[in-house]
Amino acid sequence: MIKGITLVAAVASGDAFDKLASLFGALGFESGKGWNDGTGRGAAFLAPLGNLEFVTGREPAVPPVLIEVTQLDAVHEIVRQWIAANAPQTALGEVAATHWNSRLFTVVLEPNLQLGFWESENPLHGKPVAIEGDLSAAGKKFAIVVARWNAVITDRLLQGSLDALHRSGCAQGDIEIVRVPGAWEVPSAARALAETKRFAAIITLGVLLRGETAHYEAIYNEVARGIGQSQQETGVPHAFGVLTCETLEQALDRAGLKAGNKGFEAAIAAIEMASIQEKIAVKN
Ligand code: DLZ
Repeated sequence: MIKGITLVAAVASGDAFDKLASLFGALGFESGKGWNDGTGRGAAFLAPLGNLEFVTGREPAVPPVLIEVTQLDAVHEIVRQWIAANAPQTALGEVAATHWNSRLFTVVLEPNLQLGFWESENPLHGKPVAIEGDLSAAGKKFAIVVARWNAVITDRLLQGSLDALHRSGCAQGDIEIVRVPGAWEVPSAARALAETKRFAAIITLGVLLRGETAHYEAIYNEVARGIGQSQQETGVPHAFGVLTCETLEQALDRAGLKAGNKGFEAAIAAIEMASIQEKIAVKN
């Protein structure tokens, strides 16, 4: 249930507050979510296991030791039982809403030892910091390799991919479309495009129908392997939008009828992976 610990420190003047913030920034602390509400300011600094917060302008409204938890009411009950059994004089506050989108209760163990337990209303609050991709395709170039075989479906996949790219801000001129005869040819075209290093990601589209494709398994395995190998060896993300279906009807469902549009989904994955690659490169 315990998620983290926050230490809140009062700082006597705005001047000292600014100096501390500057020093902590210079030391390489990652900045957390600061605040400024007219009565005071807060600057948070993140560490993997804790958070030291300076406050200036007014007394902090919370105890100096804050423990972030999940299931605040259950924690409150555990503390209540602990107090009853171990320290009946201890003051236990009720769970109450704060003005910062959280709920909190306090425990005064001794006059100068007050703890606050709190839970954010945002379930994602306190999640480990992770690199995550944005869904913005603006300013990035994408290539789409699309098989002509089963064009009635691959055309819909292509429309789905274009829709996703345009809606994510990609300019028409930043999209290159390469049409190949069938799924078998998709990996080599994807590889040629990836090797130019002109594209943030490659989107591969095709449809293999089990009932109508001789050596279906062998072709499918080779197409998947080739696309994966191109991705790994070039370092350019490749989104996999090659459908493998039992029937034409099933394929149509996945190309915009009943089960979403896998071309759209592949493009979104490509956009996200392009962003992740960019962020990883910047970090290194
Ligand atoms: C030959 C063939 C067959 C039987 N089935 C499919 C299919 O279901 N989907 C597809 O994209 N392509 C198919 N092809 C064509 C091959 O992928 C390839 O284009 C040809 O064998 C020429 O190399």
